Amino acid sequence: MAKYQDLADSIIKGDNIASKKIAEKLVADSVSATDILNDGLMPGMNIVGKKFKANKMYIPEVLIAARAMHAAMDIIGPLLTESGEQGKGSIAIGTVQGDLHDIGKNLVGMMLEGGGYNVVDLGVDVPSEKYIEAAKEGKLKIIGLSALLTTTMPAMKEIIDALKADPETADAKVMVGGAPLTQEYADSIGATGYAPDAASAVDLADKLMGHI
Ligand code: B12
Repeated sequence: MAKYQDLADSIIKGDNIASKKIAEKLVADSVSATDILNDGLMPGMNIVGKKFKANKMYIPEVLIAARAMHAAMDIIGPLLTESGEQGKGSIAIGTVQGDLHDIGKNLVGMMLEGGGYNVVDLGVDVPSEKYIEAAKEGKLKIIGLSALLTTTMPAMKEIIDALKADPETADAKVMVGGAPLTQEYADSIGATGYAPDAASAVDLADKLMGHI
């Protein structure tokens, strides 16, 4: 549909004013936040990823595309997080040390909130100790780790090993995600669970918590 194409184009061009306006218009036209995300924003970001890989877009342009994505996410975020369910527990989520990618992490956080969880966002470039501290605070049900770079994926294993080594945090549930990850990789580092996208992250959290 043309309206989704306009939204995708605004992400590719990095036009945060247009992406915000189009997202607002779609919301006003009663298009669901999930459709706006899946049919407009994600296809736009996928093209940015392809162009970046092919050296047709460079980091500054990708950053302004990310800014446009965030501008639209600010509009649909409250709708994604709207939910009848509340109080399933707290989940901390962060992007591992050395990694600054936060769009996927933020989406997972929004969807988890929408799924009834209280989300503690630890931010990006999060050192292992910060995850351990968060786990020790005690009220967390699950810890979510995000990594977008093959070079930062090993940090996930370090965090999981450190959690397991400490009796206070040994039974912490850890879910992992990010574009370069696979179920096999998640299994190999001893993660409790892996989900390929934000919607299945909520199903995974429910499963780990015994809600389904
Ligand atoms: C945007 C972007 C950037 C932006 C980030 C801006 C921001 N605020 O996030 C900027 C410009 C900063 C950037 C920088 C770099 N990037 Co970059 N970037 C991307 C790009 C184009 C899109 C990523 C994205 O946001 N996707 C959209 C989101 C929604 O998808 P997602 O992150 O995968 O998240 C979904 C799932 O994975 C999952 N998920 C994510 N996290 C979690 C967590 C849990 C717990 C769960 C369950 C699920 C889950 O759910 C999400 C929603 O569905 C990708 C290409 C790509 N196609 O992935 C490259 C990419 C990740 N970047 C890459 C590279 C190389 C870099 C740089 C090293 C470039 C450089 N030479 O400096 C730097 C590294 C900076 C750093 N230290 O982190 C490579 C990585 C290659 C590799 N094999 O490691 C990629 C794949 C591009 C490429 N093909 O070459 N990048």
